[in-house]
Amino acid sequence: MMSLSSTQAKRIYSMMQFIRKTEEAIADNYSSGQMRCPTHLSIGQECVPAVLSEILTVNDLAVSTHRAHAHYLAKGGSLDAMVAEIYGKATGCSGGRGGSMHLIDESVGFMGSTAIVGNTIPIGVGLGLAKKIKSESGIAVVFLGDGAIEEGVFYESANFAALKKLPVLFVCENNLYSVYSSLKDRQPAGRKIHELAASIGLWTKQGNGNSVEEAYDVCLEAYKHVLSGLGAAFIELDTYRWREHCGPNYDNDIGYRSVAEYEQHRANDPIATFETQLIENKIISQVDCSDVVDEINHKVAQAFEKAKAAPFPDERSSYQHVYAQESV
Ligand SMILES: Cc1ncc(C[n+]2csc(CCOP(=O)(O)OP(=O)(O)O)c2C)c(N)n1
Ligand SMILES: [Mg+2]
Repeated sequence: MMSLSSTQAKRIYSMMQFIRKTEEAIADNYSSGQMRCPTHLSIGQECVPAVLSEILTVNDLAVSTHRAHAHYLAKGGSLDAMVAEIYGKATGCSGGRGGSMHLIDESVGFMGSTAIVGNTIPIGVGLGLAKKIKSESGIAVVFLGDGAIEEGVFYESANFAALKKLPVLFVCENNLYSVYSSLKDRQPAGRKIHELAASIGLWTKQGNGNSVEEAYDVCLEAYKHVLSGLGAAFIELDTYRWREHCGPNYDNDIGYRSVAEYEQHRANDPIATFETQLIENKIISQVDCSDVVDEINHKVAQAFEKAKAAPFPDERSSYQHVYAQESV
């Protein structure tokens, strides 16, 4: 089956389920009011991060956006530290100060995510530049959405990465929306994001970001291109967010997208599609799938228990890690 071994296929399936079950647990627990930060869920968009988890190594670095849980987990970021961060606890990956949008786990090369759209794009390019200057192995991955293409900093960063042939891979998850604005209301009709990136001088490829098979091939080809020193690359992968832009609920009733459109994309569930494929090819059984999910749910439940029981940061530490402060 495809270019993946059975072991790789199983790992990608498990990663997709891991991301979804973690985010479903966030959604289920959110209404209790203990998570005091906004959360942007990637439910429905698990395929691209999961596929990249199979390709990237510890030598590779990654930065992400406001919708960062999936990227952080796929890079190997600590689940316990992420859940604790969302609960604002001292054991969180940003010490409880950042919340859902400020994830970091340097031990696995996940170098950060921020709330400002486009903000991490130049950071990722800088990480690539540093790798090149120091002749370090590995690449820098910049996760970005279709909305980030509308930020000026994307053009400066992409130009520099292309010009200097930096080991940078831009991974654009095109989910058709920036908050409540459809792509067709924001970018000229007929202009393709990957073609725009190609015109800047980046090596590009586009694919179905809900198909493991296709996304894997696109990501692997781009990864090999960048790793071999041929220069920066940009891949555009089509996907769709199921839940509201920010928060645990569904928002198909508020009118910015139709229920029919949602249902159509909902039917392309990357996990269900891949699961069926794996079962049909006898790579995994239905029982194996249930076992994988049970094990993940157990691990996720434990992370939530630990996060809820953890202490809040010491109040006196609130002046640490700030740019400016009054003398006290
Ligand atoms: C500079 C800046 N402008 C606007 C916002 C408000 N904002 C937060 S998320 C978002 C949507 C970005 O869309 P996209 O990059 O496609 O990511 P998606 O939410 O679809 O994953 C916007 C406009 C922001 N956080 N920062
Ligand atoms: Mg988007």
